Amino acid sequence: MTTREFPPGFLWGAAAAAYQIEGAVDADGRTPSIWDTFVKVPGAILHGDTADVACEHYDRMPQDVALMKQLNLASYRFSTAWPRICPDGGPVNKAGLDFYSRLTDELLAAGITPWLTLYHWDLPQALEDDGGWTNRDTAYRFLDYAMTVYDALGDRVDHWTTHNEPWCSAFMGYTSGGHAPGRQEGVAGVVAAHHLLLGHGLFVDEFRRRGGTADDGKAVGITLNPTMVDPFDADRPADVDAARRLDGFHNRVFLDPLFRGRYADDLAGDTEGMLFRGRRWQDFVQDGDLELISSPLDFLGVNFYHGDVPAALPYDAEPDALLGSRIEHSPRQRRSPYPGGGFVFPRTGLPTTDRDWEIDPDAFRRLLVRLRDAYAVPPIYITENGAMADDVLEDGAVHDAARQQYIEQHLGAMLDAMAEGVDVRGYFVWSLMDNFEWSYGYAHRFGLVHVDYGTQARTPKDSALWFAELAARNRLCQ
Ligand code: IFM
Repeated sequence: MTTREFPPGFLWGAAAAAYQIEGAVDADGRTPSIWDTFVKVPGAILHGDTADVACEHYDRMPQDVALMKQLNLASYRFSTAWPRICPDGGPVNKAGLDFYSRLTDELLAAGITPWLTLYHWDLPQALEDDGGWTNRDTAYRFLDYAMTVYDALGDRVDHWTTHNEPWCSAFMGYTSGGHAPGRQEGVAGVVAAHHLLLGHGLFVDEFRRRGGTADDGKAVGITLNPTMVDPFDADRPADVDAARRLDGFHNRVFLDPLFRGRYADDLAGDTEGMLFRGRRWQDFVQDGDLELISSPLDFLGVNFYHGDVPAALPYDAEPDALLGSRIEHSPRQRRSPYPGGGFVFPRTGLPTTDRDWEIDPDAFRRLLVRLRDAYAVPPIYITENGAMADDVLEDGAVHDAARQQYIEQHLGAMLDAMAEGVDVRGYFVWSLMDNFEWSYGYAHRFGLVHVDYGTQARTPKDSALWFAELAARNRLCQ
């Protein structure tokens, strides 16, 4: 057995998101988000699941915080729900805001650092009706909402994240349509990405104006889901080009504006002739936007699950091997989220999780090194990492050794990157508990804690007990 130490003060946590756990979708003045609408679209969600009840966290919050304490979590990453706090994207709803104020107090009383994300995909439907993230005005509505939350909780919450995985909001939401709002409008995904980034920049600017600085103990950042891209066949130029395009529309479309203040030229080339409402996506970028978007950040949140190994079409493999993923999909998830599409993800032979996401911890190490080398990013927090598994609750226990192994392997890779000088300061498991996994509904379990959706009973899995010890000892024994 080898033992590896983490730096003193390394932050251990678990993450969840409002829509995935809260339920209570009509409570205390909340109005529908794009996901409340989307779950009702036939074929949008596997098995027709909805998040109307989810984990009932809205009503069970104090017990859930007690559970976090029991698991030795030093921090809890949660998101605030825009449609609860500003229903229909309008003025503040005190009852909705109070929930997050109580949650913050409960966490602080338990000695748990609140790590707040302002946007984890639940745009008020009323704003989508006005164009959603393809409408520039949504960025300004986001700022209004975000400042409402900051004014209410800024006295107690120090760590602020603008967006979670804006790639999903933009490209799954507006290009592939596999996520809410389900629009399949090609290059609209890039327009949405720009407006998401603009909303981020507007908040960071206002946060700093109000004195949010490290000297005041305040920190602001964004969470991305960058991927490590390798061509399926490095000797096949078309695959190398597929990898470049995927990297462009997954990673660089966010990293370049955030950390270099510009969009890379190849994005324009790859979208030549593609218009959204008669305009190129670049026409939506106004003077001053990139300065705002590239305001310095205190941290970068990184969510990582697997790398990506694209091959260009046409590809002479068996058709079944060309599917992007082998797991059961909802019917709407077949379209490429990348403008122009044209590539696929054949099997690479790597081991997979129960639901077939490839396991490649070294891709995680290489990604972290790349972020440091190519973008000189601020300190990194791993804000999500974890594995879905077909867990079975038996005699009051869930023996999820594969999840523990997945996390151990990724922590090992993260420590390797840290040994190469990458500044990683914390790690949050996705997820605290099983929850509503978007288009997959309840078919995918990611939690450290098992949720029985019939009774709402919570049972810490073996991985939770192991993680609690790891967090307490601040050391990995493998
Ligand atoms: O459940 C999601 C989360 O909301 C965002 N990141 C990926 C997770 C697992 O798919």
